[in-house]
Amino acid sequence: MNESFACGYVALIGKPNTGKSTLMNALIGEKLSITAHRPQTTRHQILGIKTSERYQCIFVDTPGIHQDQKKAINRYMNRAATSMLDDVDLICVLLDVRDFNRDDEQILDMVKHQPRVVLVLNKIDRIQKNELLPLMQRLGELMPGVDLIPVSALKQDNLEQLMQHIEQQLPPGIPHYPDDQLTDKPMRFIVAEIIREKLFRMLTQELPYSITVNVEHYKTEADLVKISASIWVERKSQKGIVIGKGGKQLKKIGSEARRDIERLVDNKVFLQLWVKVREDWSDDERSLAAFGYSSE
Ligand SMILES: Nc1nc2c(ncn2[C@@H]2O[C@H](COP(=O)(O)OP(=O)(O)OP(=O)(O)O)[C@@H](O)[C@H]2O)c(=O)[nH]1
Ligand SMILES: [Mg+2]
Repeated sequence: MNESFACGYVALIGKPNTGKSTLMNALIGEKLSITAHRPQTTRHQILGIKTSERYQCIFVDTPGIHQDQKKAINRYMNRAATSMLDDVDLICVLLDVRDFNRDDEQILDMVKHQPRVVLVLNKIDRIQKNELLPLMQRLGELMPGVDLIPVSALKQDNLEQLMQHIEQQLPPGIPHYPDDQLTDKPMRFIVAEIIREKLFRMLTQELPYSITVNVEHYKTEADLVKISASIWVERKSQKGIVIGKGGKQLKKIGSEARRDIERLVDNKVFLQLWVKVREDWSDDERSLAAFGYSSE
């Protein structure tokens, strides 16, 4: 390790659905954080660690910051999204170039006085170049002197430029994590998240927001990983919907999740899923703590 090595923390924050998790996965080159078309997919802080010969950059993916504070889980998510802002070396605020509004402005207000902020204008693949100018002008007025970097996380466009900018902001220091470690989360967590992603993508309307997943058993044998997980819903009626007619839906969720997990662990996986009910878990502090939503 040479003396000019840099190591630092970079927060990815923004409104729900702006592409924070997609960007982190693209920068790390591994799918660590789940993504979905709908908002409020990410629920916890998840570290993504990128180590090169010159630096270790520790990204913090966060839940989308939103105004809905009604339920305990929403309050938990907002805390997880903002609790580390004073401690990171750089804050990347993700904006969806097609959808800049009052909610983004509130987030910009929140970080205005932070010393190091960069605005990442994401999803440029969805607009024409000249459509970007008015937004860049507006952002220049709102955040004078702050760097703006247009990217497409999905198409991996302009990510090298973003990474160069980030590297310049990292303070000198020795690495905090071994150079082959990609995240702070254990495999059980990632597996539960993969299952939750399939539920998020397959179920309609509000149901995904009533679901959490818990991995109960995770055992690696010679040529097989045996996993058993519970899908927790809030009402009995929801249980039937998750399982589907003749168990068809649960089977599909299981086989899609299994395929992803097999790719991740590079081994055969035996995945058992159970659907269970815990009334109103998402608005109950004790249930939240039991399911791992405790203060970060
Ligand atoms: N067209 C396009 N879509 C993108 C881009 N980046 C992300 N998306 C899509 O936007 C949706 C949301 O992406 P996520 O990465 O889950 O967004 P997020 O900000 O992590 O969302 P929350 O965790 O809910 O706050 C997904 O459907 C992504 O595929 C992009 O550069 N271009
Ligand atoms: Mg996310």
